[in-house]
Amino acid sequence: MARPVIAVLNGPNLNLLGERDPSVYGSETLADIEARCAAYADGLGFDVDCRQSNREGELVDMVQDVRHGAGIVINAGAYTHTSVAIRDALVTVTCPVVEVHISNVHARERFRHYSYLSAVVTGVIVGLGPQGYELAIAAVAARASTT
Ligand code: CA2
Repeated sequence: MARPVIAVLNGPNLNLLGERDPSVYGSETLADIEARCAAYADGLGFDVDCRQSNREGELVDMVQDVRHGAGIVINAGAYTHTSVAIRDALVTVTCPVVEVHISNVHARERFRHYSYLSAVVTGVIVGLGPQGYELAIAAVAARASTT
């Protein structure tokens, strides 16, 4: 039988992880993080569907596409702080959603302190590096309906 699927969605510039700014984002690449997510989810009995886009509308399409799955982990990157469109898409989701930020956005510039997404998701994990994705998968898995 097919296993439940948790979507892991990443936004703009996160495809560059590991290439620049290791003091802020660490040295793991997005491929490393996606492999970590797959291994962690596997241990909990879930598959992952990892996607990344630099385009706001594509992220909206992705959210719509996975909104009835087992759960969503989303790091919308800079769109977190600007996107009413991604927020509106998240409102339509029927599964648990956890917003993740690798860096502690509250310890950074003021414009990163506000998230358009936080009020419409199940929970938020910030500042714990790539481990935040695993913590988000654990939280989603614990709340997922697998029937
Ligand atoms: O801390 C996070 O995960 C962020 O979502 C990352 C976004 C940033 O705009 C948010 O405020 C917080 C930026 C991702 C950019 O990633 C890069 C990775 C390597 C080199 C340059 C950018």
